Amino acid sequence: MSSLVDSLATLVASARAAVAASQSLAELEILSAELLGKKSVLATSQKSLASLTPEERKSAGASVHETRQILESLLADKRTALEGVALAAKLESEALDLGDVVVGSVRLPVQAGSPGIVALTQVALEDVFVGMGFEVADGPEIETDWYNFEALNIPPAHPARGMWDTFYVDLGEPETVLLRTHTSPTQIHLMREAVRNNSLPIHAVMPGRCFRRDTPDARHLAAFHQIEGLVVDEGITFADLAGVIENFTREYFGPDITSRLRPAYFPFTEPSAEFEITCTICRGDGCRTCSHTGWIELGGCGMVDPAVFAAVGIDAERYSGFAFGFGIDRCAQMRHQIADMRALTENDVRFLRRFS
Ligand code: FA5
Repeated sequence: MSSLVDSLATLVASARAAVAASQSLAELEILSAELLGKKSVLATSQKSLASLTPEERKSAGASVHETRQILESLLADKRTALEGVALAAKLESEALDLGDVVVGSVRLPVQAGSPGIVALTQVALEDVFVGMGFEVADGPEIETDWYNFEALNIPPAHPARGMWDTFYVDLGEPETVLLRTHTSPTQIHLMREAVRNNSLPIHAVMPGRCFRRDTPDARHLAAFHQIEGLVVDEGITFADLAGVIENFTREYFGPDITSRLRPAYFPFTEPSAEFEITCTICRGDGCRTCSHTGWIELGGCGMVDPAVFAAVGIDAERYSGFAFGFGIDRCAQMRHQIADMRALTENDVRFLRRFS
């Protein structure tokens, strides 16, 4: 009986060493058969239990059972480890070198992607405004009605809502959550934050994507981009706004492009103006892109309406400010003479290559 227990102890020690030394799953399977199979020391020990007295059989049987569990767990742990090694080796051997793609017998280098013209334009516009002392901020593309309209002095059912044909999101009460129709709600976020943090003045531009139920044509897309500008400080006047617009036009489009401000209406600015530049496609002669006017509207602007200051809790007696919002796609279109804006979304590589 004690010799059986001794031989089981020796078996566990030698099995531990053998399992640790096995290098592959195949080797481990052979070892497993040797340790647990019909002709194994363990099987022979099990058979020898029959010749023991019932008393001896009880304790020797427990030793045999315990030994089997130890061996099985040693083998299982090693199997898991070897499977991990085998998988890593397989993944490495099957890894594709994506640096090259083989087409027929010709090896073509993969073309690296590059930012599109709208993204490049956004960066160029940010650069111009950063050069003029503005910070860059952003805001959410999904807004509540309050941020997109109400806080901007456009209450429910106000006729000016017709200026922005809106995509609503199926969330909450009907028509309370929407895809922002312009970047102007970001003004509201910024002003509320400045009031909360007591961090006025504000000099910021806010680029981002906007959405309208507009039918795509030469100058419109349903998903497009704007860059919003907002300055709130003491003593800001319309002359500051006009100066920024003029400076921006010369910096971005060059000295030979003329701009003009024309009186306009926006509920959140008073007075308001529309900002137009000479159409760069026809140089002012009139063409399909500018609807034969010779001018292209880039955006709107004006002095922040006191009603907007009231909505965000800014003292309109102390502070004044101006805001503007331009189309980024429209700027790209004018700067690069893209006759039809829909080219920006069509992914025609001949067009994309012009800007890569
Ligand atoms: C606005 O969206 C105002 N929020 C601008 C503003 C900001 C005024 C701050 C005053 C103060 P408007 O709807 O005119 O205004 O759009 C401004 C510009 O966005 C347009 O001139 C045009 O350049 C661009 N834009 C508007 N709709 C589209 C469209 N569907 N596709 C491409 N560009 C568009």
